[in-house]
Amino acid sequence: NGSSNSGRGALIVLEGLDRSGKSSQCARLLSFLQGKGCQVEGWRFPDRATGVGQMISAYLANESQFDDRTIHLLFSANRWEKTLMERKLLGGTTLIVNRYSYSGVAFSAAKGLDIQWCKAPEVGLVAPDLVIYLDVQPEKAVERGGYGGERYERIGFQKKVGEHYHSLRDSTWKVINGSLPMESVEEQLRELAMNCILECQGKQLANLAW
Ligand code: FDM
Repeated sequence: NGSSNSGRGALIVLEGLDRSGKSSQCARLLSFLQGKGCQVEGWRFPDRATGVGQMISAYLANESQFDDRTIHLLFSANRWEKTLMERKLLGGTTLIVNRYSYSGVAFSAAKGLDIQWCKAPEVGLVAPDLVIYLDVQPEKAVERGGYGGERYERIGFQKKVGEHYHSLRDSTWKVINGSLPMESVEEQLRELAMNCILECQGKQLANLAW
């Protein structure tokens, strides 16, 4: 089911702290849906392949510096430049997206930037049909092989990010306990995603309002 219907695709976003399991779970969900014959693609933000994405990548690797507001706007621009997203969804492709505007707001707000200021450049982007938050304590995330050397991978900072994520939760969010065994998380994700793909058929694409 999925390949033969003519409805639009679903925009499904995974969010969570670094090392919460997003990448593994996105990959597993993608291959599960592909196996079901679903028209589906896996995306991630930041998309480091674009010109803007390369600037972000250098910043995250501590190879370049930007003012907090400047890098915030670059992350947002990196979403705005993916104009293909709406066309893909309307063309019937479901997108499983690793991070989106919520990462943008939670990470920048954790640096002390004003939340409303952080939200503003995200207004008007395509709104997700479903946001799945993989809930993992920062202490647990570190134990999972630890953080790499990127800029935000410090426990104190991740704790603040977690608090901001919490304040962003709305009716499109589902929280999964990311500390459960991988198979259990995977099972819950599959069910949420399948339901979402079916339910969004009758719903119009919306824009982030915030
Ligand atoms: N990040 C990600 C942000 O600060 N703002 C954003 O808008 C996005 C999408 O970039 F630490 C942060 C979150 C993370 C880092 O993410 C790179 P990946 O998932 O490790 O590539």
